[in-house]
Amino acid sequence: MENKKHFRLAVIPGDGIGEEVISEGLRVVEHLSKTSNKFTFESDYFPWGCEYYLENGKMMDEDGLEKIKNHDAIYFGAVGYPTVPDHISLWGLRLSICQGFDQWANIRPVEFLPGVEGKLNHPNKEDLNWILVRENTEGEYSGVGGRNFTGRGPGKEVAVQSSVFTEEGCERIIRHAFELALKRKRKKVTSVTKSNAQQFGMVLWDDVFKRVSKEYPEVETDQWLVDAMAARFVLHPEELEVVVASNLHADILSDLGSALAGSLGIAPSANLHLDGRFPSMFESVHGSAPDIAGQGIANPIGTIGSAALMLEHLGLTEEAHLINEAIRSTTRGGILTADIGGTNTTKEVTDSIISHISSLYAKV
Ligand code: GGG
Repeated sequence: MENKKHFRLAVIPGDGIGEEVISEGLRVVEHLSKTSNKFTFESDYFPWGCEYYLENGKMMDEDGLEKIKNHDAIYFGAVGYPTVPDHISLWGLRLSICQGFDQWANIRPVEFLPGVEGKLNHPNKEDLNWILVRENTEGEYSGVGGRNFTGRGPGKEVAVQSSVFTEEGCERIIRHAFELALKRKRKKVTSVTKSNAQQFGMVLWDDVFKRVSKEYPEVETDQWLVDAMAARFVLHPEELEVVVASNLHADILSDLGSALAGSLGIAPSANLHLDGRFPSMFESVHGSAPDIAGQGIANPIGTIGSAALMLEHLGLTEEAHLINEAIRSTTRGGILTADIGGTNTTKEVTDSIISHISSLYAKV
C-alpha cells in the first residue's frame, strides 16, 4: 500500500504490571499493523523504573529525554514499587517526562463498558461517558517548596508545598477542554477548583475559565468546587461531559470515575504535547499494582485503550475506533479479568480483543 505510515515508539513498561500490560498492548498494535496494512512501527525499549533505580541510583538515564525526544510517541506502563519511595519514582520518571516534554493535556476518558457491573447505581449506565481533562504540568505538581525549615528543635520541622498556576497554563488547558466539547453531542464544559479556600491560583483559574468561555457561546458551562464535584460524579453522572481540573483534582476525580465504571484497570489516558516539539505519552490510568504483578491477571484494557488514543493521535482514527469497538465486544461477551468480576487472564482478554478486531475487519 502506498503512503504507509511508519512510527517509532519509545516503550517504557516501568514497574509491576507495567510489563505485562504493555506487551499485550503491543500485540494489539502489531495485529492492527498487519491487518490494516496502513502502518508499520518499531519499538525501542527503555528499562527505566524502580529496578533500574535500585541498580543505577536513578529512575531513568540522565540523557533519557534526549534518547526519546525524536520518537513519534511514548507507550508507558506504570511507575512505582514498594522498594522505592513513591515521590522518588514518580518524579524520576512519569513527571520528568510529562513536564520535560511539556505534555500539558492529560486526557482521561471515563467509559462504562457493556458487561461490566461497575459500582454506580444508575438506570442508563451504558449511556454515560465523560472526559476528564487534567492540567498536566503545573498546579499542585509544580514541585515548588522544601523541607528546609529545620533547626527549630525536634518535632518542629516545617515543610512548604506550593501550587503554581500560570495564566497561560490555565488558558491552554481550559481552551483544550472547550475544543473537545465542540466535538461532542452535548457541548458542555465543567470546571472544577477549590477557589473558595485557595484564593490565588484557583481564582485565577476561575477568571480564565470565565474569559475563555465567552469565546465559546455554543458550549454550556458550569463550575463546581472539587468536593461537590466528587459527590456529583456519584449522584448526577449524566451531567458530566468534559470536566477540566487542575493536576491533583483531576487525578483524584479520574480514579473516582474509573472506579465507578468498574475498575482503574479499564481507564486509558493520553499525555499530550500539542505544540509540535516533543512526543506525547500514552498510559493506562492505573499504577503498577504490585499485589498482582507477575500473576498474568492484570486487566490490559486500560493499556490497550491507551494504544487506541495513541493511534488516534498518530492519525489512525479508524484503527483507534476498531480497538475501542473490540474492547466493547470483549466485555459484552463476558471476557473479563478479576478486577471487573471475571476469571479471564490478561492474555485471554487480549486474545479476545484481537479476534474481535479480525472479525470487524472481515466485515469492512
Ligand atoms: N500509569 C500511570 C501510573 O503509573 N501512575 C503512577 C502514579 O502514581 N501516578 C500519580 C500521578 O501521576 O499523579
